[in-house]
Amino acid sequence: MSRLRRVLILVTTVAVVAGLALGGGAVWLYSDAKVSTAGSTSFGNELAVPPLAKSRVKPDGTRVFDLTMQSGHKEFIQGKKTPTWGFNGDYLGPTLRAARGEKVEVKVANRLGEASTVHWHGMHLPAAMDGGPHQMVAPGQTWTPHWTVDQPAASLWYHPHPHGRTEKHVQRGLAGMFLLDDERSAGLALPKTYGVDDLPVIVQDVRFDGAEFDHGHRLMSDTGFLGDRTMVNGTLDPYAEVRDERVRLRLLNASTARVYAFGFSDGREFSLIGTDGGLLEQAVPMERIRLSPGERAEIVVRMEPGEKTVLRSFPPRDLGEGWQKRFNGGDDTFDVLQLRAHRELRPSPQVPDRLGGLELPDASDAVRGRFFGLRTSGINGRKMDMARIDETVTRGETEIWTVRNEHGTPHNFHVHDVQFRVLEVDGERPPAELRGAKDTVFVPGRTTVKLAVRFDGPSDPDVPYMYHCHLLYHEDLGMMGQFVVVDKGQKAGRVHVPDGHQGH
Ligand SMILES: [Cu+2]
Repeated sequence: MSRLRRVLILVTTVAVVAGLALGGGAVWLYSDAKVSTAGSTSFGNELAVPPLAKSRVKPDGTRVFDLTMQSGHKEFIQGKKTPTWGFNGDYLGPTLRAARGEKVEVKVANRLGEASTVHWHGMHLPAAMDGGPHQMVAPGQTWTPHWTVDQPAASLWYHPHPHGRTEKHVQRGLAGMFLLDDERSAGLALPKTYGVDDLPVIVQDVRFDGAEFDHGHRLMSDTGFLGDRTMVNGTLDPYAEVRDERVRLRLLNASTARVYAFGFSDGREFSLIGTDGGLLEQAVPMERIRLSPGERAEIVVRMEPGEKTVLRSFPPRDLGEGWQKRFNGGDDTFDVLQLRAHRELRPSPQVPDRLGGLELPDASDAVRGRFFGLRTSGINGRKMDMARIDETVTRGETEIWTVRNEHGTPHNFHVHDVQFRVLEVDGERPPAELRGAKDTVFVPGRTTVKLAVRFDGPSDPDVPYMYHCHLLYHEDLGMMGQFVVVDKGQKAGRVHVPDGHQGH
């Protein structure tokens, strides 16, 4: 054999072996990326229900809550103590509850080793009370925002919002629900006994490495952290006992990157009664509801005496094709929560068909349009800058916001201070699940959504609100912008950037 021929054989052999190894690795990565806990979940733990937060009422009628951010340990898995963060406890926080028209005040104390914030997701309030990255609470300090609740009954939530570190702070356990009530919701024949036939369902995906959380991002995923199992209200393998014919589930996707498509293992229908910002005009029968990070849905499900069913997340649509879909969780299935009905169930009234009117802006009133182009690298080609005001909005004017996902990576879009109306998804009337009040909307790759938004004030030219992708890894990378609400004819002011945030 000539020397050249020997070299050629050697080179070819090396190339084939390397190719096989790479191919094998790719096949392994691909098949390892698919996760399913369907049918293999033990449901051995009774669902924890976050306690209702205690409050006191000051002489002027203000309802006062206390929230303390603290570190701790929680035994998610028997015999293993996981280091965690929580509000007033080891993991997650109590459920705050207030009625429309009430003045509220929250004393937010930080007993962590680092600064954080608490943002009231979905709440209409002054910018200085919003808890965004400009309202940092230093370790040892207390921040006391106050506002008047002035929006319909809804399932809102609270979580930290420090620029660049939100993903970590939420994953460690800082999140809780904030329920709002009003006269209309109180008068409707809906399940409404908290913790009995009206359950908060805070869904998070997690991965454990021994006793510790493993928050590492998987190779190939461009959306952020994806866990290999789910928990509800901090309970792994949860079941809930049901003693009523109908149970209301307030679903919150509190995961940092995972999109869920909730339904039931036996395919039963449920009634969708509410979205992010409150009740729909009419209950809608459905079999699946898709929620991206930060979104909520209120559903009512009917149970027969003695039966069991499982709230399951099925593979969600629109997470890309092929590899991208696989690595973004588009093939994943989770058994989320088992419902166990007692042999005897208390009768529940039928879900009313009409739930009431929406308080949302109409496209016909719009006086201006704005465009938001989404890419992981930034919104409208710019990374978040805490010193830059990106948009100046006039108080009380309806606008149409066109949000376009300009590439293939899934994103969503959250706007602070308001509930908006989704007008269109790729030029079509939105599906029923997007026809209610929304503050966060899923924007799949190369998709355009149009929103009607209106900011009713108060104005504050110096303190911005945020709009951003609520996939927290993307938000932390800089997929966020700032807007101020001004009175007609007023100009945006100068943003004061808090210590420790210069350079972001
Ligand atoms: Cu994103």
